[in-house]
Amino acid sequence: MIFDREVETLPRESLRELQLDRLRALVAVAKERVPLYGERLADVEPGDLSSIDDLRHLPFTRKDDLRAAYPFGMLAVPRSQLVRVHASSGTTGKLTVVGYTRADVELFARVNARCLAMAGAERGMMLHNAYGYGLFTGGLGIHYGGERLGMTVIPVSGGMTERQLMLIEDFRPEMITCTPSYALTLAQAFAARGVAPNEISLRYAVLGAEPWTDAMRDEIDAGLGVASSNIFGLSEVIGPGVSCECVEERAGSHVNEDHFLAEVVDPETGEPLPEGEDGVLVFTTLTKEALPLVRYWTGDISSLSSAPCACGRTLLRMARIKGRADDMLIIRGVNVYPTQVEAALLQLPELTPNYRILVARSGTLDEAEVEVEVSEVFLREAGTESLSGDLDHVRELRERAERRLQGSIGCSLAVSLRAPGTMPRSEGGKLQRVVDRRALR
Ligand code: DLL
Repeated sequence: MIFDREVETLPRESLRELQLDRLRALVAVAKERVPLYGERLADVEPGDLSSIDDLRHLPFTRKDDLRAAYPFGMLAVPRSQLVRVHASSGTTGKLTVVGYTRADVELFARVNARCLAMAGAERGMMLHNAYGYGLFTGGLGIHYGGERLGMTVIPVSGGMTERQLMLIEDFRPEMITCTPSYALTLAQAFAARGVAPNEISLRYAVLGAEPWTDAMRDEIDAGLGVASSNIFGLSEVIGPGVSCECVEERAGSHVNEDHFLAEVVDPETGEPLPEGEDGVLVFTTLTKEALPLVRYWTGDISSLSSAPCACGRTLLRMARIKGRADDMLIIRGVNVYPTQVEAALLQLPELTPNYRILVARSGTLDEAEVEVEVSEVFLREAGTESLSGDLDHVRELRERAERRLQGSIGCSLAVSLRAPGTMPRSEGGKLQRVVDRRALR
């Protein structure tokens, strides 16, 4: 089902015209109402923008700009006009604060209704929403989207896994929304209870808020008996609802481009990159009232494609996020993203998606070790509980995993095999895949 059929299937030329009109209006409002933009856009007149490509001449906005204006200095409306505030925690210090007017909350609901529909939702279906409710945008963003679409939304929030299973078994929802790492936790908990995937009522899952791979998707789909779609978003731009995969192709997420203008730029030079090339995602909010952002530098690495899609939408698709520019490890000169490690490990059926990467520094070089749980089947077939490196089959698997990583990433990472159930699991939120010990030195 297409929620906003007309605009989601607009010919791309008409979409660009709509975007240009909205961009001009955005520049006018931002200059007038936000001191930072008053300065930075002083030389830009809305009428100077003759095509959407002129966007490339506008300055970027960065997370530090929002931090410097903490908490409400970037608002384009008086604080009293906000009906809601969300915030996201970064790795350091203060929160990034985002405000919503009544119209922004309606927009937030609408783009999430679109995303849920892209992923297979229909009016009347039941949605088990296990994203966290609170300052995090996931819970409330998806919640309003589900209601807007006409679903029955169960606001479970994250955590308390046993209760989640009970509610899913008793209420029989068709769709679940949560982080991919938590979907895996739930799948494993069902398996531990002896519930088979075809006994679980769920048919669709809408997963995001952290990087994941197609290999991880296969595990989740098999474990819960669902077709899962990737949903993307970030608090600064609105929260979830920026883009989502359609269930027809599940190959890249359609960006709600009439509201969020997407670019991919070179991380070093900031120059826009052609379709298909990896770079930093940059978003311009075209219709947001409270916190309009011009060319917001997300730090996320992806690429764009305007190839036609089986679902009929003309909205651009963005590739899975490889990682954040800040998550990129440089190991002996090679750039490595955690998702590449995940994809390589999951090519071996003896390994599971329960892994983490420990990074340390020796001298000026990053050293990384990958800890990964082996499967129950591997242990059972080996006939021993031990993962001692002295055992031939254990050493063989470890070396095979190291060769696989070397082959697909191009640098050597040490692998440590762990017993099933010993690695940290998602308790409901985002899972930290990289443990960085470099800062400790
Ligand atoms: O994570 C919003 C969200 C909620 C998205 C629920 C999807 C579902 P923040 O907490 O501000 O907002 O974190 C935003 O999370 O810049 C990416 O680095 C990462 N991220 C979000 N979705 C994905 C995804 C929410 N599908 C940051 N794949 C973003 C990879 C994602 N990374």
